[in-house]
Amino acid sequence: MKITDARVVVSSPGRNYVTLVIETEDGLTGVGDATLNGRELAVAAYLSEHLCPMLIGRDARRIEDTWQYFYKGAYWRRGPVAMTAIAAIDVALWDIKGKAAGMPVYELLGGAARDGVMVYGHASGSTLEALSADFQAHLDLGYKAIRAQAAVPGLDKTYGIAPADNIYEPASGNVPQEDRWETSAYLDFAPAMMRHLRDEFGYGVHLLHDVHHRLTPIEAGRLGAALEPYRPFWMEDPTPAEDQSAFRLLRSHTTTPVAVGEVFNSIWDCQQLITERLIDYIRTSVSHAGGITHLRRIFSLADLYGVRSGSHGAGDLSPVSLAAALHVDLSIPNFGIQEYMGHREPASKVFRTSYTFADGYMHPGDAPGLGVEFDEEAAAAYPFDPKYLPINRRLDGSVHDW
Ligand code: EZ4
Ligand code: CO
Repeated sequence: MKITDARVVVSSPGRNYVTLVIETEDGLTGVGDATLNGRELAVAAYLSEHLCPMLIGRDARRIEDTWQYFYKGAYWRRGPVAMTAIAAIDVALWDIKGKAAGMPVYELLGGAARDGVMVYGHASGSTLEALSADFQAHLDLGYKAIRAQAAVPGLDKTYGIAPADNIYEPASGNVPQEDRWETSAYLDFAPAMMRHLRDEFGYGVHLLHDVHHRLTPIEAGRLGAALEPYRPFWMEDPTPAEDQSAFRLLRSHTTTPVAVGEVFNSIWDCQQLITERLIDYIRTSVSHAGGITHLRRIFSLADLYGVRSGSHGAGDLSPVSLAAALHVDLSIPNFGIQEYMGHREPASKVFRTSYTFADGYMHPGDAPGLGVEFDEEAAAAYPFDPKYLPINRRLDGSVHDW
């Protein structure tokens, strides 16, 4: 089953997506997501200039061999650009394998290990009242788990807050917007926000919160301890995870569960976090951590240490990524939760999906392969529109983690 074509399509149906399309001599087509928010064209060039020409003539059935060929074969290893490119190829080959077998990808991964995939949605607000209204709207939709973010009083702009008329989108402007940050205001506000939600909605819904890498390890320990009465499902990215051993300090101060890893791209980025049981959920995604093949390896390691999956699923990962994630989520033993933000229109005109949402759970559907049809003609109507993640500065003007 020789690969006859591999091409990259960069489009912006609601936001920028990089989509890899692979075709075989038997007329099968597979798609992969190669989107890296704010660095889209780097991955597009890595693929179209270097990897796509090497794919032509390769056997599409040899997924593991192809993964090793591009990972070890590059000599230069890891990194978000390379691993996102390899991920797109890997996911497209799983799509092709599913279509060739006439089975949904999750069947090839061992079959369904659960009936549905619990997802969490995003509730946010520029005031606590607005947050409550959005939280209630998510409960009305059936969500069993909800991430809560609210604007920190005294700061102009806080990450994670959706505009009133649309879903959250962290990228904007053809140069990055700049935000301001003040840790002490946040540390006082976040527990009050969580208390507000528990007072209003009780404890029958899973409550999540994203710290977005903004605290030092000891500040994160303080926050985790302060949140304990509100029993969060997790606190996400409490401190930057380049320094994996820093999580020992955090762990010694709180039992609040910790989720980390949306910026990771390989098993080596989380080896210590997992094997020392320094986290509870690993947030690596199928598109940024080397595809289905490598993500399963990470989740298998995590399973040995009681760590569950909690994959990143923001709107800057395309519907192809979400579908691939759902196939993995449905089939692994140590699934935890899946992030689900949905996608801005007109994404549904370009990506026709067969996954479903009902009562807080998703299912990838039973179409052969991933169950996503990518309409290249429709994509051509939405040209690339450069946008960047914000830069974050402290009140004294110094650059802080965003
Ligand atoms: O900021 O996906 O948990 N979700 C997040 C996201 C990330 C973006 C980065 O591209 O933190 O909103
Ligand atoms: Co996050």
